[in-house]
Amino acid sequence: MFNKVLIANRGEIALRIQRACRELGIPTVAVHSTADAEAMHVRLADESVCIGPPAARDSYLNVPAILSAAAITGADAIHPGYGFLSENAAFADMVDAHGLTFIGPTAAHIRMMGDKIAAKSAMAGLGVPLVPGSAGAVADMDEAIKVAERIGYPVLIKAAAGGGGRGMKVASSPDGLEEAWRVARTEARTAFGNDAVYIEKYLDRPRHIELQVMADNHGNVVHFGERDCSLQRRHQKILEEAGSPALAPAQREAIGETVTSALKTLGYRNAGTIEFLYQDGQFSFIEMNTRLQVEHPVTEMLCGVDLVREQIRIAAGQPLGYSQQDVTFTGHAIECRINAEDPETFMPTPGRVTAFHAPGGLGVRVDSALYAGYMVPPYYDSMVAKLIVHAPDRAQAIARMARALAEFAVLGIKTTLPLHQRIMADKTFQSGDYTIHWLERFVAGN
Ligand code: MV4
Repeated sequence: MFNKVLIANRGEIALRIQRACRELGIPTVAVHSTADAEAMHVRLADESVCIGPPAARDSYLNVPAILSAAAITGADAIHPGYGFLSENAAFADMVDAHGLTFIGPTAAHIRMMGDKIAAKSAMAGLGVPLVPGSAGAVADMDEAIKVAERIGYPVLIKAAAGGGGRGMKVASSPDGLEEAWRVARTEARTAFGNDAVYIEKYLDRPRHIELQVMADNHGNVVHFGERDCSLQRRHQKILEEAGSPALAPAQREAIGETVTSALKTLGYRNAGTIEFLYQDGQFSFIEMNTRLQVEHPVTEMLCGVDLVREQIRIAAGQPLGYSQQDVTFTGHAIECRINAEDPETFMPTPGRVTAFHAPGGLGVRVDSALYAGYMVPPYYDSMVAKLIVHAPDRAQAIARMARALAEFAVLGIKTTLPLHQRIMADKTFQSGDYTIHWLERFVAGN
C-alpha cells in the first residue's frame, strides 16, 4: 500500500479522497493555489503545499509544481480526482516517469478514450452497441453526404477531440449539412487543434445513462450498475440518479455483461464510466470517461461500496474487493449538485458564506468543502456541495431529498438549492419519464 498520497485537486472531491485515504491509514498531501490557502481541503490534510497563483493553469494544472510537491513531501502516489489533470494522458505518463503511481487507468487507455473516434471503434470491435454513423473520421463533404444518406437525417457532426457536448452540430437536411460541416470543422480546429470529425444519427429524445465499472490489475472487471444523468443544462449535469427510472434489472444486467466483457478484453484498469444514449429500449455508446466522476456517490449509496477506496487499492496492485455476484443494488439514490449560482440566471455567485448548516438524518450524505466564514473564490467550478440521499424506493428518495433540501442552509451567497426544490416538486420529474431535453425547458419556464 502507498506511504503517502498527494491529492491533485480541491473542494469536495479532495475531501472525498482524503477520507478514503484516512480509512486506509494513508497520510495525505493537499496542494492548493494561493486563493485556496483557507480552503477546507488544506485544513483537513496531513500536509499541504502551495503550488501557484489562483488561475488553474498556474496551480491545479501546473504539472512541474505538482510533481515537485510530491517529491518534497515524499508522496508515492497521486490521485487526480475529476477535472483538472484527471484525463491528461501526458500527466499520467509523467507521474509514472517520476516513479510515482497515478491512481487511475493507464496513460494509453486515457489517450485512447480521449479520442472519441478511437474509443468508438475500440468499443464497436468488442461488441458494444453504437449509434449508427460513420465508421471513423469523415474526410470531406462528399463522404459526409454519403454517410448522412445512408443513416438518414437528422445527423450530428461531432469533433473527435470533443466530448461533453463541445463542438457538436446538427444537420436536419442535405441543405443544412454543408453549413454544419464547415462550422464543426472550424470549431474543432480552433477549440481542440484537431479538425477530425465524425457523424452520427441524431437521436432526438434520448436519456443519458452511464455505467460504472471498476477493473483491477489481475483481469477482474466488475460493474456497479448505471446512473441516469439526463438532467443537464448546457451539458452541465444538475442531478443524477441510480438506478435509472427507465431500466429494469434485466437490462442493467445485459448491458453490464456487454461492458465488463469488453473492458476485460481491452485490459482496462481502475475506475471507468461508459456513457450511453438510451432511446426506444436501445443503448448506444457515445463516450468513455477514464476518471472518478462527480456523481459517483449515487452508485456508492446504491451498492454500499467505497469506489475511491477501491481505486486506491487497485492502484496499489491489490485485487478488487468485489466479484460481480457481491454487487447488490438496494433502493434508490439521488444526487443534487448545489452550485454557487443564481438559481434563475445560473450566473456564478462567488462570495462569503456567512452561515452553513448541512442536512442530516437517515440516508442523507453531504459531500462539501464549505464552512461558515468560507469565501467561495471566483476562479474555479461553481459546484460547492453535493447532497445525496438513499431510500428504499424512488418516491421515498424524492421525499427525502425534498426534506434534506429544506434543511440545507447556505447563507451569504445565492445557490441552486431552490432550483432543486422545484425539481423535486415537479410531476414529470416524479414520474421518471424525462429525456435530456426536459430540464432545459423546465428552467426556461416550459
Ligand atoms: C448525441 C445526442 C443525440 N444524438 N449524439 C452531448 C454531450 C456528449 N457527451 C454527447 N451529447 C449528445 N450526443 C447523438 N447521436 C445528444 C447529445 C446531447 C446530450 C447528451 C447527454 C446529455 C445531455 C445532452 C444534451 C444535449 C445533447
